[in-house]
Amino acid sequence: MLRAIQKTLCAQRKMTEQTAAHRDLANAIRALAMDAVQQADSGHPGMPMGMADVATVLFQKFLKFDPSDPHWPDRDRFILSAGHGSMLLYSLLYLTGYADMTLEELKRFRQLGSKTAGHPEYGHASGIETTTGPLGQGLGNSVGFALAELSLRQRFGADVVDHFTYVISGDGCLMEGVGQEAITLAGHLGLGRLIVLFDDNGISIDGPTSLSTSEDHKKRFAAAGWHVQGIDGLDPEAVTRALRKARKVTDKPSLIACKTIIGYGAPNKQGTAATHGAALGKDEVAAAREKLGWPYPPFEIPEPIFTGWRKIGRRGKSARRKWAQRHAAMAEADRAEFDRRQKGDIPAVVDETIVAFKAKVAAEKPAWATRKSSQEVLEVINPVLPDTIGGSADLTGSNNTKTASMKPLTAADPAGRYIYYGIREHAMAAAMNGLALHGGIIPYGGTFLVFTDYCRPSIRLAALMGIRVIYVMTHDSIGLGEDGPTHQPVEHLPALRAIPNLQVLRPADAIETAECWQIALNSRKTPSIIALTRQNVPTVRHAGDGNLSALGAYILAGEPANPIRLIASGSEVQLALAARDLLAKDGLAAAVVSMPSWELFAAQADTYRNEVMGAEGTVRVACEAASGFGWERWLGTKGAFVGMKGFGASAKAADLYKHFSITAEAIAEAARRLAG
Ligand SMILES: Cc1ncc(C[n+]2csc(CCOP(=O)(O)OP(=O)(O)O)c2C)c(N)n1
Repeated sequence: MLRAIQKTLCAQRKMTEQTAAHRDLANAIRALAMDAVQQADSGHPGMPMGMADVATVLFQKFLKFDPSDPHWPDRDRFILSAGHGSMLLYSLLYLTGYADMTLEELKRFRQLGSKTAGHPEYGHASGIETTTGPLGQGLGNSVGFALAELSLRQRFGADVVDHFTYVISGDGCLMEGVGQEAITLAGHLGLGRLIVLFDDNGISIDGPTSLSTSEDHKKRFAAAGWHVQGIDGLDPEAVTRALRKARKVTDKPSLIACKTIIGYGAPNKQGTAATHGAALGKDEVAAAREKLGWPYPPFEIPEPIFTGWRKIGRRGKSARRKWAQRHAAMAEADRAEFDRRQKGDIPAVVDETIVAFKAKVAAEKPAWATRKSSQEVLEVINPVLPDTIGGSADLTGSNNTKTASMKPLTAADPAGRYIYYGIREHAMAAAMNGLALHGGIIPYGGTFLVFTDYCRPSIRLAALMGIRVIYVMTHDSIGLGEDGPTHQPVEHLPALRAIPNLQVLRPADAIETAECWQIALNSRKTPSIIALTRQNVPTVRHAGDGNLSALGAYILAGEPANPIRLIASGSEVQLALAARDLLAKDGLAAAVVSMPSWELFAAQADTYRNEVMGAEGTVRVACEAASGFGWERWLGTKGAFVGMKGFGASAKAADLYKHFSITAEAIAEAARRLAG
């Protein structure tokens, strides 16, 4: 009897100690978050304070990571989709011992040049797996991370690929449309290694979420095929139990809705939107210290608590060492392939394949639509580049993104390399970011160029992060014809060209299409849009000159000495060539410039650009079946643009080109006028 009582008392004491230890660890996050936001006088303390318990349990007991090797390929991925709570991530990185996340960096939160930007930025500090802040993006990325893990595990085996993707998401991520797309896609694909921890605090910026939503998130996730739990997110035991359970569910992604209190610990403001996005204020910070039992000065983590966190940071070391042994024990060829894919190197055979393809089409001169050319290129690339995972947002037959040997990638067949993204353009683009960020995968995916609008927030983030994602955007102008103005992109090329570090590639024929694929595959730090026609176009190029598209623009016909330049991209290059013939009849010598990429041309030396465009004062007529916005950059003082001035119309492509005066005659006429 006595022994039983003693045992119970001992267990209770242990529990109390554990609870106290946990509280200290979690409070360290809370304190750092409120101190950094207070010091910066801007930022979001509420979310880190509310989710500190959840994050502590995750890092202490579950997350597989090693700060001494932040890029260890088999680490679990932690995605802070609620990016405004960046101090949660920065605190965790500092406390667990990531070398580049110092206390100094926390003190410089949100300042110029610090690693602690307002929202986590990929590449700024190790441990930041993706850039988040635009709500819903991280959740979308996480689908790609989980898919990459699934695909690579299938290829290389669970000995070297065996990890989870954990996400912290707030109400905002779940309200966003991209969130819903991501949820249903993940549920459909049965991504069992994806676990979302929902910060269910019922607060956003305007106030209680009841102001704007009354939906039952748990039921929504369940309806999408997720495993769903609801817990008290301030109770570490409940968090532990839920995570344990979620990890056991292998055929469904998991949602753990964690009831929390935003700004937990700030006695007068917790539970209100006042803690969401502003410093708590000196008095409230002091009161929170009191309430939390945290008597230490700002940014000071007392030794035992700091040591406790660093111990958590060392937890993954032995797992990583064991992984390194298994990696070393792989068959040599497999290991070399695994390492190559992790590095993102392209095998030499890919370039050789593209060169051979160009020679073949140069001889055959097919009149393919460039979307068809793109498919033909992919037919030869995909078999020699296992890194690619293709897909389309329900336009597979139109985007020509699926090649003969590709099978669908599903939970039942993870060896597949093609993703049917469904009509979820935004989640497709967000998932592609995750696939690229994970490493080992080169994602490409298609929709109509006009629907880049539906992908744009993720495209922008791919450009900001500097990652290799390839968008196969077909039906790239009024040339798509009868579907009409809703489907005809007009302002899209200029709008995409306005995104920094995005490569917009618009090839003229099969040879340029192959070159654009070569450029995109070799651009490790730049996403690429390949804009492709629905309609057939003639082969206008000969092969054998290397990758001329990589110059951005080049003289396709004529001489640098010619006094007139006719500049065009994609399907309008053939019009420029025809206009050149018309001008020749009048005794006017014009050079045709094919310009598949502004960005690449802008990067060339002045001398080359002057040679291609002619000296200042050269007559330049540009033609593109799109808005002319921005073309003035290339036209100089004697220039004209032939293109679209408004929306398109529903008709046959040939009729539309005539109707909108995008013709060889119009180009020739503009040149004559300027030359005369
Ligand atoms: C796409 C997008 N829209 C708007 C914002 C601005 N914003 C930042 S946080 C936030 C509210 C988020 O609420 P919730 O996810 O519940 O976070 P919490 O208030 O719990 O921290 C908004 C609207 C944003 N970051 N991204």
